[in-house]
Order: sequence, then structure tokens, then C-alpha cells
Amino acid sequence: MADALLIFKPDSAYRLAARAGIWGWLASERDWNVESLEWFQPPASLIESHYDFLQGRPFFPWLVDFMSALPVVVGRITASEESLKQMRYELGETQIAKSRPGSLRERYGIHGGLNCLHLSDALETGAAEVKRWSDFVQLDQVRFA
Ligand code: DAT
Ligand code: MG
Repeated sequence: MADALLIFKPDSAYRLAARAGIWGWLASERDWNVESLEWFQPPASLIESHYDFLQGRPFFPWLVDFMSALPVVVGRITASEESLKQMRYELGETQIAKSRPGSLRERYGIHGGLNCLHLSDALETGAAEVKRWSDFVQLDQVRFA
């Protein structure tokens, strides 16, 4: 089992039906464990480094504003490589218009990149993201539900 980072983005942190639906999925802990969850408002600099591979894209300034304007729910899960892959499949594709019917993003996302949930896409990125975010927020306790 290895670490991965999960974030309820503002469009699911504050829309209660979306938050409850995603929490129901996450709390099943089918093939993963929820190790921490906490409300936290990330500074813009943290979001800029979290999404550094998207610097220069036209939506980047919007993305940084969207993710840093309000407290969000951030947490750490542990999962195997296989179960993280399965979780990403259940999450669905990045853009809502392309997200697979029945996926979390298709059900709970809104439009474009307003896609309800961040989840690390692989064990290596998961380790790097957890390390980066741990400098800002404790990722060791569920303080959410
Ligand atoms: P994912 O969140 O599926 O891992 P990503 O890591 O490539 O996708 O991008 C991070 C976020 O950036 C994504 O959740 C929403 C935003 N984004 C990426 N590509 C986008 C696009 N083409 N249009 C709008 N938002 C986008
Ligand atoms: Mg990603």
C-alpha cells in the first residue's frame, strides 16, 4: 500500500449532495484506506506547484484561483497500484463532457475542469503530492465526517 492525495474540490466540498455521494464511495474503503481528511485552504503557491505541469495553459490562472479561493477537503489515502488505477477509473476522465457515464465526475462534476475530485494518478505522483502537501497540512487524521 502506498500514499495518494485526494482533494474534494470546491464544487464537491460545498455541494452537499456531491460531497455525500463521493464520501459514500470513498468511505466504502473497498480496496483502499482513508488515512486523513481535513478542511484546509491551500495558498495559491501550493496549487501552482501542485499543477506545475499545466503552467502556460490558458486555463491555468483560473485553475489556481478555483483551487485556492476557499477551504477544500484534502486527505491522504493508501492504496495498491492496482486499486489506485481502479479508483482513477471510477473517478472518470478529466473533462466532464468526456467523462464516462456512471463515473464520479460524470455524476458529480459540473463542466469542463470543474470536476469534483483530485486523486493522484499513480504511486509516484501520489508520493510526491503527499510530500508536498504535508509541508502545509497534517495528513494523519480524519477530521471530516
Ligand atoms: P486529472 O485531474 O484528471 O488528473 P490533470 O492532472 O491533467 O487531470 O489536470 C489537473 C486539473 O486541471 C484537472 O482536474 C482540471 C484542470 N484541467 C486539465 N485539463 C483541462 C482542460 N483541457 N480544460 C479545463 N480544465 C483542465
Ligand atoms: Mg492529475
